[in-house]
Amino acid sequence: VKLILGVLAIGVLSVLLLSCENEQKQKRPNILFIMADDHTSQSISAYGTIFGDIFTTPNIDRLANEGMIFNNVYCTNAICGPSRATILTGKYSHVNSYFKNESGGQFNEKQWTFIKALNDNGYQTSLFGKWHLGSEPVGFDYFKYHNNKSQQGDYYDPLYNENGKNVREEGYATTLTGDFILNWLENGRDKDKPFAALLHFKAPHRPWKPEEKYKDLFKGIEMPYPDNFNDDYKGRELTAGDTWMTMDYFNRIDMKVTAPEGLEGKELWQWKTHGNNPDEAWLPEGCKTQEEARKWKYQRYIKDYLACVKSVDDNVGRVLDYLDANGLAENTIVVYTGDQGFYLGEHGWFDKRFMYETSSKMPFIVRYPEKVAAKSQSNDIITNADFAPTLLDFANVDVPEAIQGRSFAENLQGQTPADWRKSYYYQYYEYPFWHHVQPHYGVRNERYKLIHFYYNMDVWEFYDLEKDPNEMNNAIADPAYAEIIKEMKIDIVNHQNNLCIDKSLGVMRTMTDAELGLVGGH
Ligand code: SGN
Ligand code: CA
Repeated sequence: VKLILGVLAIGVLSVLLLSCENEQKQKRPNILFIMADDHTSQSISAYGTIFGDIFTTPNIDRLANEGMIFNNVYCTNAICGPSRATILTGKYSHVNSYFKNESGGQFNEKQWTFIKALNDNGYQTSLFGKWHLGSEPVGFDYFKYHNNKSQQGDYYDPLYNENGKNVREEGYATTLTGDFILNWLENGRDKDKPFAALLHFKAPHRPWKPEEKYKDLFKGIEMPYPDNFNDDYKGRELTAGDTWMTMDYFNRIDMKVTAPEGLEGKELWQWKTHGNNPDEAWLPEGCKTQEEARKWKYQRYIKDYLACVKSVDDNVGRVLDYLDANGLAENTIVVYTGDQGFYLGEHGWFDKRFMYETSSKMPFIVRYPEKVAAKSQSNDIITNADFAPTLLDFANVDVPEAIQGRSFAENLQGQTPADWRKSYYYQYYEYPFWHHVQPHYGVRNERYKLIHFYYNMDVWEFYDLEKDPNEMNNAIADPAYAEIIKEMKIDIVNHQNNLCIDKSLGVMRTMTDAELGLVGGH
């Protein structure tokens, strides 16, 4: 009898334990990671924009109202593929090996990613929209990604790869991507398991084609210009002053005007130049001077860009409504971000790449009602390498040691750890295409930024962000900052050592002791 009772007791206990474990697993949060390509915080009303009531993002703002908005989340290499690779792996470009966006480049899909880890630990995983890593996605139960034009895709009637098969869909990419995820949430997934979905909109990437219904959204309005639209690049002639991303570099496809003679109907890559050589910069109809042309181009650009964002915002709204209607809002971590920042006319530019604030800063908003306070804010310095460990932390999945990022789960709950980082390291490699931005590395701390442009030049820049938030005044030679600069050079080396940057890779030049201020008369 004792034996029978004993066996029974063990049986009951294990059933109890099992159901407890199941409950634990059931309780694990869903993850909805929304990322829009090139979507920058100057076009999200929750961050404050120069557009006032002319343009708002009510649905993205809703996430900020109900969650935490971040003011200092940085991309460690501000360009598409590398940012995505860092987000997936929690590692810098030189470790995950995806430095550049080069067409034909391929992400090493054999390596660890947080999606694989979630999938291995019972999560239903999916990807919708832009992948852009050259490889086929691994670790997803379901995927449907843009699969033409080096995986950049099209705005209209896009070609997708759906679980390994190419399909062309009719319609507008942003709305289709919204349809795909709604369909998967409702019919595609195993509802007994938690989900982790990557919703990666192609918009608002170049060539900024708005949805039909938003084509005339800003008709007759003169959009405001950013303060430093007319930057003269003084003190930054070789770096900011020598790019291919000023208004002059918009081509006719970007501006939706007729192609140059003989090239009608051809794809952009078949045109003579991708942008326009500014010496040959074309004048839009009605413009008499290059000055007028720059403003005309900005107007067309900003209107199309914001119209593209409008569709993204609408589709974020559709998905949030679905979560509400299905009782999923409380237990779902919703992240909203862009793969880097982007210039909306600041410094006279479009595109990204620089370590300057506008391009290295990512919009980042998290809603997770169970753990994150509504209307909260964070100024902590966080990087895109930190996303993976944070999401795993909330999902109760082990974070491998090789991860370079750090979980900010506590920061999200309003408790910044005492030893949280005070600065972060950045490095950009792709040159000269597409936009002729010199390779550079640097550190940014709570107030200052030090950058070294190193590849075929040796130029240092230093900014006091409190006094000069727009980074117009390169204060590298200002004796008032000499001591700080010296300390920050040492900080660069410390970061490089911690991050295992192998200087023999030839991706960067080693600083001499003299440059570091460790010897000589500095
Ligand atoms: C394309 C664009 C560039 C852009 C890169 C990278 N040219 O090459 O302007 O910088 O993508 O963008 S285009 O005229 O072909 O659109 S990224 O978001 O993929 O990094
Ligand atoms: Ca991008």
